[in-house]
Amino acid sequence: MDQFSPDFLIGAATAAHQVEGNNTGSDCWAMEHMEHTTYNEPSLDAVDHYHRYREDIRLMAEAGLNAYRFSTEWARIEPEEGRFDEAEALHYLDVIRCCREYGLEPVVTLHHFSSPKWLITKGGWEAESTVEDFARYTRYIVGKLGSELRYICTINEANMGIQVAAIAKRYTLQMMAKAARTQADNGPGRSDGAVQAGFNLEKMMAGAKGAAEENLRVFGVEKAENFTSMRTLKGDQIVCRAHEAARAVIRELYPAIRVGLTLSLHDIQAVEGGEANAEKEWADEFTHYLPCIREDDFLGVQNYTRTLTGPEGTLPAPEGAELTQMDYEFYPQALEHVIRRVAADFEGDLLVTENGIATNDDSRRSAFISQALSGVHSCIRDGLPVRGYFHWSLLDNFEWQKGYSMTFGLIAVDRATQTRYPKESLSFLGSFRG
Ligand code: GCO
Repeated sequence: MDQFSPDFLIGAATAAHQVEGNNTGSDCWAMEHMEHTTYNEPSLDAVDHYHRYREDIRLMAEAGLNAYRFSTEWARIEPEEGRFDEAEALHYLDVIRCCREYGLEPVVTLHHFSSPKWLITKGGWEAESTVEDFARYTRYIVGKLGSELRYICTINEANMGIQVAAIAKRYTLQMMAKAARTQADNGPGRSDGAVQAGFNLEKMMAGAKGAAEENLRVFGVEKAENFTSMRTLKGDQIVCRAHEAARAVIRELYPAIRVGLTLSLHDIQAVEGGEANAEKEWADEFTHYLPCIREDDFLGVQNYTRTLTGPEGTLPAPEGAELTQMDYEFYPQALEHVIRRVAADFEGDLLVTENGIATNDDSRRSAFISQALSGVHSCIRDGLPVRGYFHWSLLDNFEWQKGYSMTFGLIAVDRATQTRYPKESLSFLGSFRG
């Protein structure tokens, strides 16, 4: 097996809302508890990483990992607009120090999908004021943590809202075609399989009307513009400007910190006649972000599978393909393809900030890791600037609207007792460290 050089970051990733538990001031928590919820279940205590981070970091270190990507939770740090909770900021300082104690490089993400509830009341990710609000939160939290950090991801999957909008549009067209034919030939389950995150798009579409009234009660607005809502082009620019504003703040405070954002990137492959569609999809997903990320130090690449694109758009996985719990095709080669593709246009460093598989069969996870990492090796041999690989995810956790049924973790958790059970894939991943 090929090991990486000692300075290559090899680690696991989590997001605060998915693992910490009791993120009560966030929009996700509110949505999980609504009558018109699109969540299969609420996150509740999650896997109590908020209290058990020390054990989780120790397990990573024991398995040989040398890096940990996690996120700070805006809703905890700024529970009311303009009021910061220092104890919460210091909590993350403890997590960072714990990483250092165990020899892990902390890579911090400032925003990973969940937002404070108050931000949504102000118009969320479609509101101009969010640029300023995100910059203010960045100034506060980076002011507290920055002296201990070398890497910051500002925003996770900046392109998620645009992907959700594209899939929702596809879904609507499918439903219209279905109504016309009264018989569908391509079920909607395929559509949400393509988003690279656990959302119930069917439910999101169907519940929109009933939700408006409840949104008004819960958020004070009819339409909650969460980070993972369908984004308009104007909203997309707000996300980019929020990133740029945060980057400027970080550079002002700690110029040595390496800054980037992360993008959800599919290995988009055209089948005959699908070339133009595939190009357009790639432009929406990646190329149109180039002006926003050009001055970044690195790009966080997040990939889970490939998509096949034909003349009519996205196609289902090939007949007989192995599917993961998320209904994605098992296709670890996708990572190498995506890295090569982004490296052709983006000049900074690349960090694989997410790559993984939801499965009950841990031997398939190890097989996935082995193939994905051999692709990373081949990119490095060709001189591409890949500096790290973070597997999604450290723990079986709360897969957003899909709840706890999706098992992405290198560590299983019995949520009744919160006991951790490292899987073999955890030490397998660690064995690649140089
Ligand atoms: C994502 C999210 C993760 C998901 C993961 C698996 O960035 O989409 O970062 O929160 O859990 O992608 O679907």
